[in-house]
Amino acid sequence: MSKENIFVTKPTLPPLNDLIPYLEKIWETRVLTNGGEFHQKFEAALCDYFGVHHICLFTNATIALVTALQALRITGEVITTPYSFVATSHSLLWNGIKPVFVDIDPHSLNLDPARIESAITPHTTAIMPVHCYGHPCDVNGIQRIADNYNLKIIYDAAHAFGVQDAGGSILRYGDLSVLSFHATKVFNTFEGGAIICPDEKTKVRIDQLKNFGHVGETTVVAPGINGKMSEFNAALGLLQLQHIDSALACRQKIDEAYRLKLAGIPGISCIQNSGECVANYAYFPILVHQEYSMTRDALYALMKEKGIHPRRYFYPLISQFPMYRGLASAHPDNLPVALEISQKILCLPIYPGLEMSVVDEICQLIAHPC
Ligand code: T4K
Repeated sequence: MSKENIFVTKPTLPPLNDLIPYLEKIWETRVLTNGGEFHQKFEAALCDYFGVHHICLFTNATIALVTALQALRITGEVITTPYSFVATSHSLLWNGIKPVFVDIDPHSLNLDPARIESAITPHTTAIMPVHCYGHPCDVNGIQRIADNYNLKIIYDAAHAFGVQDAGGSILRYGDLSVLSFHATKVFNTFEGGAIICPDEKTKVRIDQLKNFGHVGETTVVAPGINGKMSEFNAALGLLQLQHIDSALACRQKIDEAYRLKLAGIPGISCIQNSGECVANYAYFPILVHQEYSMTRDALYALMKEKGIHPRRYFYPLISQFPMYRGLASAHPDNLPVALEISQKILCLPIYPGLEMSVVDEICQLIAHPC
């Protein structure tokens, strides 16, 4: 086995020397935050990269989700997936909104549109789906339901940097989409996030909300929060953008190698990428079925023993955490697919720089665990 520990991910960083001129500028101008030059340039560069018109940068995706809900004045109940990182639903609780969990599709692992309608009540105001692992949701199916019931859609697109369909970035769907630039994501600014929004008016409102609700020096128009991205994070983002395409290409090679080497192992299956989309290979999830020679958790423990640290994203389900499990929609009978997947899932290491020899060792270990 590899001599060093191998984690589920390892952040991509630009050459340190390339950062120095940016730091020099920050030291020279003493503009550290509150929408300085790098902040503005990074917003513009991201708009260009995604082919969208309006982006609001944030400190992280969680605060961005909380603010997105405020921006659209969402209240009551919101339909969402239990199969995600807990931040998705926490953003609802922070706004006093009741999450209503709906089961996922067994192939995409995203919110199943066929199950949404029966969860709608007179209190439902929005849907918050997640493009899980960067695999696009059934955006058209979800939009049809939202249109029929006059619901807003906020996509948790934390995993979806760079994912495209035939028409361009999938971030253009819904009313708002929220990205994460956390260290563990395909694109990182250490911490960071963004909201993609459809028009200038919404951008102005979100920018006010992430700045305490301030407009000018003496006016406060809303009970906002501090969600502003600093100049350091924005400068890093500008630099990271220069390397993102090669990082995605590296990830694709690792994804392809895993698929090839894991094919045919009894009891192991890979989650398929959507053939119609440009993927970002953010995660490499496999399912460990009953026919495999040991349980998912035994394989997980064995790999850790050997210095390989996969993760069980997303186990347990959000709906199983104490602050959610009392909800009627959190009952296991309501979420059989999500429950089964969460018990079988294992996300293998994937990141630029992961040696092919290590990918090979990981696959050998999975093929011959005993
Ligand atoms: N929505 C969704 C669907 C999300 O997945 C997330 C976050 C959010 C919303 C909220 O986004 P942010 O507010 O964070 O922007 C991680 C991340 O902390 C979290 O951002 C992410 N999803 C979630 C899926 O994973 P942990 O607790 O698993 O991270 P941690 O610290 O165990 O890191 C995993 C591995 O990555 C480590 O074993 C080693 C490596 N690592 C990690 C960090 C932080 C590094 O090598 N360097 C690092 O600095 O939650």
